[in-house]
Formats: sequence, C-alpha cells, structure tokens
Amino acid sequence: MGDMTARRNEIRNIVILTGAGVSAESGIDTFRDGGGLWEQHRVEDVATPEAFVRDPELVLRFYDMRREAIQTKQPNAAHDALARLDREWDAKTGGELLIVTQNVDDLHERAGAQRVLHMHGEHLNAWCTACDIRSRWTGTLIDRPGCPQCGEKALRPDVVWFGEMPYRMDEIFAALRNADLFVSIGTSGAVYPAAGFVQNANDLGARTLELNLERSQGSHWFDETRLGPAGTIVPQWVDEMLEG
Ligand code: BV8
Repeated sequence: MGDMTARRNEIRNIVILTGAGVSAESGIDTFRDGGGLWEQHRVEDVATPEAFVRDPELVLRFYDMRREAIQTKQPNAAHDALARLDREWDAKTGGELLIVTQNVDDLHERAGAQRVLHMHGEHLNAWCTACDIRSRWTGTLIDRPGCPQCGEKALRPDVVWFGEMPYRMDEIFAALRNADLFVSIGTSGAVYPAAGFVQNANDLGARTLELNLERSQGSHWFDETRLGPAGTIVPQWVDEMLEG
C-alpha cells in the first residue's frame, strides 16, 4: 500500500475508469446510491435485451427521460479536472492517457476531454437494429421514429444492457497492458467486466488508485483509496499529477 506520490515520476501511461459518481455532483442520478436509478426501476425491467422485447415502451421511456435530463446538466469540477489532465498530460510526460467511462452521459466531452471511451454506450446515440448504424440522437425514441439511414422504425438506445458485450474491450485491455497507473473514480465496483479492471491492472504491474465517496466493493484491490466527493478529490489529484 505504497504512497502514490512516491512513484509519481515513474508514471507515464494512465488509464482512468469513471462511473456514475463522477457525474453525481452534476445532478445526474447514480444507480445504487439512496434514491438512485435502481430504486425507481428494477434492472431486469429496463436495462436488459429481454426487458426491451417484453416492454419496449417502458424501456424507451426510461431512456428518453434520462437522455432529456442529461441535456440540462453541466460538467462539474471533476470532469473539468480530468479534461485538463487529458489536455496537458502528454505534453508534460510524453505519456498516454485514456478515460474509460461506464457513464452514458456526455459530460466528459462537454468538459473538453477528448480521449474518452464509452464502454457502456451513449445516451446521445440511437442504434438502428435494422441497418446497424448509430446516429446522434437528442430527442425521444418512444414515438418510434425512422432510422435516419434506412428509414426502418428499429431504433434502440445505444446503451450496453446487462448480458450484452461492452464496447471496445480490446482497446481497453491494450491500454491496461500499457498502463503504469489505473485510477477508478466514482464507481461502486458492482458491474463486470469494468469492476475487474483493477485486478487486471494489478496483474499487469500497474499502480492502482481509487477516488470515491465511500469504499467500493473492490477497494481492497487498490494500492491506495482516497475518500471524498469527486468534485473535490479529483482536482486535488490532477493538481498533484500535473504540478508534481
Ligand atoms: C457482460 C448502461 C459478458 C445501462 C450499465 C448474468 C447474465 C449476464 C451477465 C451477468 C450475469 N451475472 C453477472 C453478469 C455480468 C454483468 C454484471 O456485472 N452484473 C452485476 C449486476 C453482477 N455484466 C454485464 O452484463 C456486462 N456484460 O458481462 O457481457 C458477455 C460475454 C459474452 C457475451 C455477451 C456478454 C454489461 C454490463 C453493462 C450494464 N450497463 N449501464 C444504463 O446506463 O442504463 S451498468 C451501470 O452500472 C453503469 O453503466 C455502471 O457500469 C454500473 C455500475 O454503476 P456505477 O457507475 O458504479 O454507479 P453506482 O451507482 O453503482 O455507484 C456510484 C458510486 O459513486 C458509488 O460507489 C458512490 O459511493 C460513488 N459516488 C456517489 N457520489 C459521488 C461518488 N463518488 C465520488 N463523488 C461523488 N459525489
């Protein structure tokens, strides 16, 4: 359980995993906190392919409501700090940086981050199950609009549901193999394969740091855990990394 600062100079390539906690202070509901999304809806009713077959209207309304909500929210200090790290890290160290997010909001991008990988998809995309094209989508899907490309009324949220394969896993594992530091921010460590990345990072020799409001299910796998709101502890960590 070494002190991260002691090894900062050896850190060049960073992989950052973010979860709902990084968007909490922007007013976007998390999943498992009190009053969170899964208290209002059962996962199996709204976030599985079976749910979409069983009750497409319920699923489409669930995602329409969240797609509309995120467009009224703003990035917070944690998103801003990560965007600054994304901008300045390779100029400072010549190293790589990748933000792998489980979140389907666009707050990392709106804060200015560019190297963002949405492993669970994006609210602001619609996926046509007829022609497979993904289109940027800010409106609703409940009224079953036609696909912009093929016209079929076959659009679904471009979100990875339970039982579906997360996106771009090859790129994520390539980045983990190359990482000197893996940082997990604002996630409960409840959902795989994302919750297992810290173990991959450990096995591959990276240092591991958790920044979270409370200890997550995977805290014991991390070299270091810092507790506090992301809007406070993420800017502090980014300052350490850039000013150190
Ligand atoms: C897969 C998109 C393999 C949807 C999400 C049986 C059948 C099938 C699969 C499984 C199965 N059993 C287990 C599995 C695997 C399953 C899984 O892990 N299930 C769990 C429940 C046990 N995983 C999957 O199905 C994945 N796919 O395994 O595919 C495969 C192999 C071959 C072929 C096909 C498939 C797909 C999982 C993706 C599901 N989609 N999201 C949507 O958004 O609606 S998951 C959803 O929950 C999120 O995206 C996120 O990934 C996940 C965890 O949520 P968090 O982001 O961590 O949020 P949470 O609320 O839980 O925690 C918030 C944290 O923030 C807390 O710790 C809190 O303390 C902290 N916090 C709060 N405020 C702050 C804060 N921290 C800092 N500052 C604050 N202010």
